[in-house]
Amino acid sequence: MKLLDGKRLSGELKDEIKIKVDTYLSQGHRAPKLCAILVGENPASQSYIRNKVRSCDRVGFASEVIQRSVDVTQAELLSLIDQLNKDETVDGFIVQLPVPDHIDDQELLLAIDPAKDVDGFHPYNFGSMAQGMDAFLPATPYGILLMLERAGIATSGKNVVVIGRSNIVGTPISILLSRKSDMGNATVTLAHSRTKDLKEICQRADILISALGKPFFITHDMVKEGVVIIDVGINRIDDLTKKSGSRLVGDVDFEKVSTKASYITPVPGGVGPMTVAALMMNTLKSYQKKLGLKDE
Ligand code: L34
Repeated sequence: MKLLDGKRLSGELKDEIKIKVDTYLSQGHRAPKLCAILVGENPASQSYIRNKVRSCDRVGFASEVIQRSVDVTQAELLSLIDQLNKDETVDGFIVQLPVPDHIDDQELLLAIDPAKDVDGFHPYNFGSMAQGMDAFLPATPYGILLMLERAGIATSGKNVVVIGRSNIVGTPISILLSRKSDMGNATVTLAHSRTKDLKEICQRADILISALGKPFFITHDMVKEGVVIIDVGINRIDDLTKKSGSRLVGDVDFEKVSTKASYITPVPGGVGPMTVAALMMNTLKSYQKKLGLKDE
């Protein structure tokens, strides 16, 4: 079994980005800038945003987190988005999800200028992605592709099973892996809460991608020998042996499943850090486009 070390791989990607940024700075260009809108006090979101800011610092990007309280109005957020769309110094921005129930997140996504939509959530980018045109790819799927590519895991002709059909992970990764492209050409099955015979379907997977959010859902008996496991789940469970009283686990029963897997991602330290690195890649791409710079 080989560990797909997202922490290490994302570090390598960020080193590569930093070298490019340093080159642009030495040529007299300004630094790339990423902004994030964070609503409320969701501890998981706060932790993800902290990791994004830290990564910006590491690669030499400017960053700004714009925080609003949980009772912010839709109109205030729309006006904030309008401001960021117009701000020439901002290359890309995101609205960290989830937002509170009284906020219509779809309306917010539609208001983001697609050229600054480094999350790739705007229908313009999503549609471009689906048709194989140039687009910002959503960060988690993009991070997974980069991880497979860097680990030398081919996808062509493979049976891929994706569990979960969210707009930000399951649906886009299933599209990307089935497209006629370098990291595509797979035969993809998209399973979800209404899927019948999930166990049999998973047993056929050469690559199993779980984006479900249920701890220990993928068990030893559901996978075949040699499977590649990509665990997108991030679940906090009680653990009284820890100082904090809890720990993070994925969707996969790591200990038992890893004995059968050829490759497996850990949680934490797997897909999460790759998501952040992919966001850095998209921000660099937006910056290069805006300034008309070549990819050095
Ligand atoms: N708009 N909302 C928007 N864009 C995104 O790309 C996200 N996502 C998902 C949730 N909402 C979003 C993220 O940023 C998930 N996600 C994300 C980002 C980073 C990490 C996990 C999920 C991450 O860094 N995970 C660490 C552990 C972090 C911790 O300790 O809490 C890891 O090693 O997995």
